[in-house]
Amino acid sequence: MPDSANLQPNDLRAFWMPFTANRHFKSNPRMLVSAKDMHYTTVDGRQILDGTAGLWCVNAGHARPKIVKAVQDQVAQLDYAPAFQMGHPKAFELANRLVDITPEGMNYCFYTNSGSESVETALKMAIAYQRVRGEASRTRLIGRERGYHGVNFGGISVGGIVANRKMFGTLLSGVDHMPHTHDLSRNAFSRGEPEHGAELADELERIATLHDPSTIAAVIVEPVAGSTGVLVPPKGYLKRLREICDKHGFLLIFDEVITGYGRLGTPFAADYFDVKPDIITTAKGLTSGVIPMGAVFVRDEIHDAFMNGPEQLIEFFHGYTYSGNPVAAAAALGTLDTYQEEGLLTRASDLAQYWEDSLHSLADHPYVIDIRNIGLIGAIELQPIEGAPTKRAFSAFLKAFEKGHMIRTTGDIIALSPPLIITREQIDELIGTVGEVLKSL
Ligand code: PXG
Repeated sequence: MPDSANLQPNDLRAFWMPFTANRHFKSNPRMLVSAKDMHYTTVDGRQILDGTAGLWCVNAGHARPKIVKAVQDQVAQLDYAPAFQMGHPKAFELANRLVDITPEGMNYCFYTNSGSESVETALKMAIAYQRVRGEASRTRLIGRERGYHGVNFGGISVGGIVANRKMFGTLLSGVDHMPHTHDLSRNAFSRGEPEHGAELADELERIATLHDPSTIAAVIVEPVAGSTGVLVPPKGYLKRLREICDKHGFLLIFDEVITGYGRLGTPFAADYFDVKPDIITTAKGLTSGVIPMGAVFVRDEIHDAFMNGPEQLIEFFHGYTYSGNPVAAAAALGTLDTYQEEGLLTRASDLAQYWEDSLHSLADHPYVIDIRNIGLIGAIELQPIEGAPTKRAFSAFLKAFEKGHMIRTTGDIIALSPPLIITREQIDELIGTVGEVLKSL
């Protein structure tokens, strides 16, 4: 245990915190100083049960020995190697290990450092691929309302969260959006995939007709939308999207930054829904959040289409200083070892029913207007306070933290996504606390 007294900073001014109510936080800071397995320790020595796997990333739990050791050894052995025109063994080893768990026929891996960068990479690959295969008129990108694809310009352009877009000008041109699938009037309190809404995929046909299919490069969706409050796709919806993309020659990109690496009880959501995308974007669980790293997986044909022209020429003008960074690659290898030794990539499927029953036991609690779940993800949607949207859920977040539990809120929705090592007793504890908090709102 670190000596917490020495860890409390005496001045919080200079750090402009991301996606945070800065003034509120700095007047009442919530400071974490260490973490182990399912728990954080706060600066004042309290234990906090992690109900959110950090920000949906600490899938293996905190400070897991294999990951810690892998990082420590690697930083001492090879701290950095240039990412362009040079290689180091772990980046190759990791790519091979990763493509062993990706859906069949997706045998290539491009490294990034975050989910946002994975998204930019995928969008650029999609447009460039259409061009190298002789379809240069296909430049449009189709996203979805309430989609979250990170915070860079491509990602916020295809994304559909108004607050993330409105301050930032005209964004990318040539983007359109399908409607979101959230429909409380028909689907409230669904367990798993909701019954109604597969027909919303047909909006892609309308968009295709409007712009002409020959102008569209790719469609990007989160198989399960996370950030915007856990929107589980209606039964048959993703299959229908796949069919329409096939019909018109659009690439289908699954943004699996949250769903990748076991969150649904399968390695990827593509496996869970049995729908094969052309490109998968990942980050977060790749290193269990320990070192920033992302990976984009592509179907073999996409990679192969770039591999022509003179051999000494760069095939794809894209990459990052830290693509495949040795310490990140080591962290990812340690993470994969941990996942594989402990069966974590499928563990959520064993817990899913228990998780679902536990969550839905809150259905009769005050202000609850919906509960939804899939794999080891859950959401509780609350009736907003009139004239003060988000306030009720934020107050739930603060109260849960006081009671030793980390939950996440977005709008008036509580989102839960614990590390995949959570026990049934810890699920009881987490849901029990959320129940108490709801009663105290
Ligand atoms: N795509 C998806 C689907 C995501 O969920 C990103 C891209 C961007 O990843 P980076 O690594 O650039 O942040 C994300 C990130 C939340 C929350 O509480 C969700 C994310 C990040 C932080 C908080 O819902 N998702």
